[in-house]
Amino acid sequence: MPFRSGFVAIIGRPNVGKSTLVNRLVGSKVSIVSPKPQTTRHRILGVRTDEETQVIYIDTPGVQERADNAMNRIMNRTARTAAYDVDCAVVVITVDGWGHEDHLALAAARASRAPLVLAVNKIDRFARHDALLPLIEQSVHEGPFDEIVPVSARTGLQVDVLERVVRARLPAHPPYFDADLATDRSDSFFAGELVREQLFRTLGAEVPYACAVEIEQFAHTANGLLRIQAVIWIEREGQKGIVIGKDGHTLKEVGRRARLEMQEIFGAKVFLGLWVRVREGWADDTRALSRLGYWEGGA
Ligand SMILES: Nc1nc2c(ncn2[C@@H]2O[C@H](COP(=O)(O)OP(=O)(O)OP(=O)(O)O)[C@@H](O)[C@H]2O)c(=O)[nH]1
Ligand SMILES: [Mg+2]
Repeated sequence: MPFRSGFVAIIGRPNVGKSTLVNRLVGSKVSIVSPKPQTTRHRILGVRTDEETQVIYIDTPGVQERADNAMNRIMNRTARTAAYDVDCAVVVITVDGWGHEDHLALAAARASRAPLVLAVNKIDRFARHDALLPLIEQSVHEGPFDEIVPVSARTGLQVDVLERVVRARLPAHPPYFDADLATDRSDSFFAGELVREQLFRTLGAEVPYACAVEIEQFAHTANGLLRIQAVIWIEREGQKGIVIGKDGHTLKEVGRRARLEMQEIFGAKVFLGLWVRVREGWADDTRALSRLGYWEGGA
């Protein structure tokens, strides 16, 4: 049997569980997850390799309607263009069914002209699986899909079925990446993401969207310590108090949780320094977006 390798785009509206699913499929955490929509801002590759196959999953920002600033326009374009030139496109919806943004996501996936698979996620929320039948039936008409696979990214239920379905659609091709590589992103990038993940999980409804994280230092010291200095950019002076919290408590907690996870993922003791700085309107400023690594040319 020739070796198979190919790219699989994971496309869906915000919050359907794309990143949770990619982490599950890859077998390690390559992309951050939070209960808030629009957590993922980049195209992130997650790679899974065995003796016969290398699957390259592409996690994407959620396809959504908001286009109110350059950041949202970039995220939308990143999601849509991620489906170009893939070998398979997986559209993710949830057991809540089809909404307007799910249809936008489907249209983006269709543009890829690759085989289309539908993953219906969060089935752990249904005690009885026959409750899913009307949604599956509706989804057949929304398609056509090559396959429809109900899954739970959170518990892992049926994720192996989805994996087999996408693997069967990959062409004979030598591996694109080294067998031990899990992602195309650097540890330094991921460190910034882990801080952002805690901001999304800790702060209230609005402020996480005004936050970006820039890593200023990522260095292994002589005594085996990993020294990470990060700046949290916010859009307005008034947001500073919210991010820092009473007596610095919020920022301390964000730092503590991010540091614990970094230690586990990087396998080293971590010193994490966090600063909060205001950069007025960074989310609509193409120069700032470029510096923060969001700008991929043209909004
Ligand atoms: N109950 C349940 N919750 C899930 C499942 N998969 C993901 N979630 C939750 O759904 C929320 C969103 O998950 P993400 O993986 O961040 O979703 P996403 O589609 O990547 O979201 P964006 O990056 O914002 O587009 C988190 O709270 C997850 O824990 C699942 O199978 N079951
Ligand atoms: Mg995500």
